[in-house]
Amino acid sequence: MKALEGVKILDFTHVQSGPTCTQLLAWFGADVFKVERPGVGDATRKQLVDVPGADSLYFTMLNHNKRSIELNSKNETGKEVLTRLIETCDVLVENFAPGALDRMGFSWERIQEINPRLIMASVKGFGPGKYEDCKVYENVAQCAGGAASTTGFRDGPPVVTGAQIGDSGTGLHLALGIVTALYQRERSGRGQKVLAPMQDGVINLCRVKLRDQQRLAAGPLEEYSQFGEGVPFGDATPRAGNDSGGGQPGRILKCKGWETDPNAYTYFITQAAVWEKICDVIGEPEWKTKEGFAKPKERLDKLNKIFDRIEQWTMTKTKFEVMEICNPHDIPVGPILSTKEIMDDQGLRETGTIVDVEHPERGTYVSVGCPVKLSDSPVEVERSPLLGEHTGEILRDVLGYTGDDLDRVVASGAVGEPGKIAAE
Ligand code: CAO
Repeated sequence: MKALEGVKILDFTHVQSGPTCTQLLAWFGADVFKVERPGVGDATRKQLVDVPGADSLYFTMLNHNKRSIELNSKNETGKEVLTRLIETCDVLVENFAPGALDRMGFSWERIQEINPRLIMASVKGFGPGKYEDCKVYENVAQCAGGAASTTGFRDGPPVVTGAQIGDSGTGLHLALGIVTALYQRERSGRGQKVLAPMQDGVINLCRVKLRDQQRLAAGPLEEYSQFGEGVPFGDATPRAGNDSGGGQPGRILKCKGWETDPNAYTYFITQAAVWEKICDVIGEPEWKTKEGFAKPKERLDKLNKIFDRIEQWTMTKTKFEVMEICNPHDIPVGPILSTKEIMDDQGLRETGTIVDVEHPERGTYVSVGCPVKLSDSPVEVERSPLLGEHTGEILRDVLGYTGDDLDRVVASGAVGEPGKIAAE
């Protein structure tokens, strides 16, 4: 049995943020019906194409374990089918531009009339306010949520991060909102609206940077390198380069081979609890007792000197050797892994975080499996659906269309090419 078995999701999502949310729910056992425009589908199917004619990795890696139904929600018969989906499902998830559902004729009020138990979950770029009507993509959210202004080096421009905190991060937030609303519905019997604005999701992930914003009032942020460099702080949290975001100073340091390998680096944290072991490992045993080095606070204005010395040592080792030497001493370090190294990692394959998936158009591709492991709800990663692959199945088995009624809906053109459905 899967955790969300029996939960039916009307998946009206596209691109990245919404699909990551419904993919997680599918992995936890929900039955996810991805509603796509006939003949077109989710725009990502044909974006960043690497195998001509096949669904892109952009699409396949975000839409596992779902069923696809083609449906024109602006056509009268299409609206009828959509109404039946709303009646049948527990959750509607959407990330259209603001107002798109209303323009289709499915306002929250109308949805509640159709099914008062339905939970309607939305990703939008911004919450209510002056930007609520704006369309938003990943990097806009990173910029508006405080990530870009706090990422990068002080003497360079703001930088966006490769981790898709605006899209996939918001998808995660939304998934939590949905399961919470499902839990509340157990007791209230009512659905509710769940909204996850991308700006808010990024702000939530930048919580520690807003912590630092307020700490500025009490003086310089001593764990930032610029403190030791004597560079004054301005009125907002600055970019911290690779400084640690917490109370234990850390840096990215060069390792053996850095001259030719762009990822021959390690993260190295000078955790106070293991300072003495660090001193021994790098060959500076006198720093254990030396004034100005022995106590954590004394070290804060010397971080450049300390990390330069540690780097002299890390540069004599590969990033994996640093890990092997430091781990037995409980010194927190981590190799900078390339995407290639991650995809080849045997351990990640054994846990199902990196998986091989078979696809009829693409052959085998590598994907990222479910990152959250439930001991009583195992996940099998299934390939993403082809466009409209399950239209007939969903109309018949989920929505109960049969005989002339089914023929009428199919002939209307609202659910894709009639020939395609008859052939199923
Ligand atoms: N049948 C008929 N019409 C459909 C349909 C279907 N099955 N599915 C979608 N449409 C229509 C929508 O109703 C909309 O029509 P209107 O403009 O007449 O209302 C139209 O397709 C386009 O939808 P959209 O505006 O959502 O899509 P877009 O490509 O123009 O914008 C995006 C994309 C992501 C910028 C926008 O959807 C958005 O801001 N979403 C919210 C924030 C978000 O999730 N962003 C992250 C995206 S991932 O980086």
